[in-house]
Amino acid sequence: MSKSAQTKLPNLSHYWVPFTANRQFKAMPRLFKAAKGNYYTAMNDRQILDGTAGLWCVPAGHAREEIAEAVGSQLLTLDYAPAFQTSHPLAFEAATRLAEYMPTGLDRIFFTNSGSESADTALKIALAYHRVCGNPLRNKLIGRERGYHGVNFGGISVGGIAGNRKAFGNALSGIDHIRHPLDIANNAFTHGVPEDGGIALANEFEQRILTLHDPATIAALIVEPMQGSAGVIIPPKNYLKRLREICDKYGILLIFDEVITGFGRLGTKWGADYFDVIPDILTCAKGLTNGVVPMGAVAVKRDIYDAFMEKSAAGAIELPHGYTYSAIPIACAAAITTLDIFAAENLENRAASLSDYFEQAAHSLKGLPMVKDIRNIGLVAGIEFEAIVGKAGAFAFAVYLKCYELGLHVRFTGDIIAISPPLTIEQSEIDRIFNTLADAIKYVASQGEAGLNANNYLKNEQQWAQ
Ligand code: PXG
Repeated sequence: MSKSAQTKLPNLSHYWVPFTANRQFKAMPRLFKAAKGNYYTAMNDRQILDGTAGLWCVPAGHAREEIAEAVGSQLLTLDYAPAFQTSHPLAFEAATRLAEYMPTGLDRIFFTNSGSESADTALKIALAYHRVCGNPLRNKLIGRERGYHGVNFGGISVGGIAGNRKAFGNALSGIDHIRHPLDIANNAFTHGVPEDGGIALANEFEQRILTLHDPATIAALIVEPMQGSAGVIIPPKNYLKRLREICDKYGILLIFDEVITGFGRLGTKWGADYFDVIPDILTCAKGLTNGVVPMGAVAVKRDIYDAFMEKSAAGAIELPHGYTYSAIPIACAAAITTLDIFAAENLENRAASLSDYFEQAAHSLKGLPMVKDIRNIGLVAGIEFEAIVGKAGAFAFAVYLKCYELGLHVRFTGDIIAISPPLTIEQSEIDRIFNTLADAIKYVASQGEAGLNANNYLKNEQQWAQ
């Protein structure tokens, strides 16, 4: 590579990179300077195939001109309007459009700026709903092991990833968790949704609330229809349906966190559509603006909104909650344009029609060294590796680095690689993703101990960093 192809690295000292080993990262910085379609451009002008749609947030592909134009012209038309006590037309239009995109009945929309804020907003709405309905003692929240609901205190409290919780004290009280549905012993290498075990697993929720709590003290259960961050955990058939029945039986609100499963990722608009289960509250973010402007949303059933309107004192603020940047004009412009793109390009159907091909390609990795399980749904795949004692996550991290060297961006979490390309991906690019991944797995496995040493990868990046 010629020196001239390199763009000068910025000063790396000041920026504290989120969810990243900063010392390690700054020793081999992986910076993108441009993106278009399904590709990133790295600092040395290398094209890197985006196997993860950013962080699951760019379903329509990068640098969509329609969105850029809508956001740019909105900035020069109305840059900001105070979000409390005043508003602007696009906020209502965005809410109307999103309500139309939601599963039936979820047509009252609260805007936030992220998935984390959506999760905390949903939990607060659930608590406040029971209070406004005269049931203030219904105030416990139930999450799930390995659940991810963002990084705010509500989200990490109901979340179930120890690594995201342990450094931050006790978080909220009045929380419990149900089991996660991953069962590698019985379901390894299942294509799509596992057939068995769903009802029994969901019944444990009922058992837990009956045994340990009074169900009348539970405000809400929050789950991701498919657990993304913790490594692509796909619930067995009928599991979510049974959770819905139990919630109905006991008057518990069911919240679906669809930050990852929304906007076509499973080949349907929502996970709710895929699993044919409608929650009381649904949270989203990411794909809502195709990842370009921070925005999240919480959709609630009309009954829930109406309860606040009917039961709050006249003139009172029914929900004392909101953000300076709730429904800012550029986010609304981006969301409306993203929904236009979904409608025009039928991206959910595109994902659905590619999902069989994607499934075959993902499962072609079976039999490679270290591969312990492969899971897939829609345009999502998780490849789980055998754990190496004392070196948790090292193999997946090395595979991630090798893929990056080979021109492919993947995500790693623990011993798992997650693939979730833009829904605009082509079949030939799906081939490339899994062929590259296969090459990377074989390479890392062939190197023994040295293969696990991150310093043996990305020599160019290491050189730039010096
Ligand atoms: N809920 C769910 C289900 C999520 O997946 C959040 C909430 C939080 O969203 P914000 O916008 O606050 O980050 C998420 C975010 C990964 C990965 O690679 C996943 C997320 C974020 C970053 C990386 O698995 N999920």
